[in-house]
Amino acid sequence: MSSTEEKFSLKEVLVSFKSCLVDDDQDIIVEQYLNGWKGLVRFMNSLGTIFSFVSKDAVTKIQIMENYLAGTNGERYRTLQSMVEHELSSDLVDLTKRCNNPDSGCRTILRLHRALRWLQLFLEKLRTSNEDSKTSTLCTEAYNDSLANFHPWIIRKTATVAFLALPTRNTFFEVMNVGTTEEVVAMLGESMPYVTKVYDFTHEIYSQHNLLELP
Ligand code: 1PX
Repeated sequence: MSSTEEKFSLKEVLVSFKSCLVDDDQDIIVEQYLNGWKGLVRFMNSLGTIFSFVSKDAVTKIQIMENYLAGTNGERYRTLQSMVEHELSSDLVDLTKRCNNPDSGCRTILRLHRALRWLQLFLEKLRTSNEDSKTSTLCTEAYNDSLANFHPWIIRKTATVAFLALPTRNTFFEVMNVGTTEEVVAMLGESMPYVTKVYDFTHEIYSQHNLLELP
């Protein structure tokens, strides 16, 4: 394990979502948002290969966005607001059916945005759980209340089976690399509001532009 991996703590990842909010919390820097996601993927990978099908999809979506950022219109993708304005005004978003622009930035961020809701629900359940709580149950409940509503049967089935292999609550807390259970609970209480702010802001922008159901 390299020294950076040893230092890896979930707190830093969650707090990194704070740094993506700018302009009095009225915009999101896409690059920083993706950095938050990269940290989450690293954390998920440390839970074992069983979740590689999940992290692969997240990595693909991060990569799509990084390609936009590095492309000729990269500046237009610097923030969430500028991306939405650019793609909508240039007719770069498939609104009803995936055809001309199957991987628009708007639909790609929407997938990550929906997954962020799962994360919120799951971490809140972990925070308020007790020693006997089963992580697979907490994770399944969080999934059913969020992402599952957007996934076809086969993905729901695969995900629900994979959840059965989740480590115990104690192992989870250890992997977070934060300290004692009490410290983990405190850290989640302090850091999750940043994630919530990012989630709420994204949701508002997408709602304003009718982008919440992009195919
Ligand atoms: C202390 C916990 C921290 C753990 C951090 C874990 C970060 C989780 C990241 C989940 C990223 C999932 C992205 C999924 C995006 C998505 O919905 N993609 C689907 C739709 O995309 P498409 O391009 O086809 O419209 C895609 O079909 C997804 C395929 C993969 C399966 C997704 C299952 C999602 C389960 C989420 C729970 C992950 C559990 C990880 C264990 C902690």
